[in-house]
Amino acid sequence: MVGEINSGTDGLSSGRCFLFRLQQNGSVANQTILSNGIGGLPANTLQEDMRFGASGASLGDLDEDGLVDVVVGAPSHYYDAASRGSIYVLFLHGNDTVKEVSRVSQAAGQGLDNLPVTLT
Ligand SMILES: [Ca+2]
Repeated sequence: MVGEINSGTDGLSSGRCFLFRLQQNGSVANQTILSNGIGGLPANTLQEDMRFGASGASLGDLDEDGLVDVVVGAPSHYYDAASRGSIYVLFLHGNDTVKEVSRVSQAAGQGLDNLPVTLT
């Protein structure tokens, strides 16, 4: 997974994420771009300058459908009175496009210890 935080396919510089599937010899077997309206990510999911793709990790198979899921950080996501950041849990199809999105954010006045997922 590689993020490109100052780019976007929508002209908003919201950021985007590249998912790469590698072959055993390290060459790229498949590439999927995730951005607003691209790769199964619904249009208007991302906002300008939110730095989507600044971090990311595999979660394993979180929803137990046999397919790997990922999490992508957007540390400058503005959704409240301040820029607090969000993480996006992306449940993937077998072709690495997005099946479902779940945004996890800090609720106003609460610490990040209250998030319902733990990243390792
Ligand atoms: Ca899964």
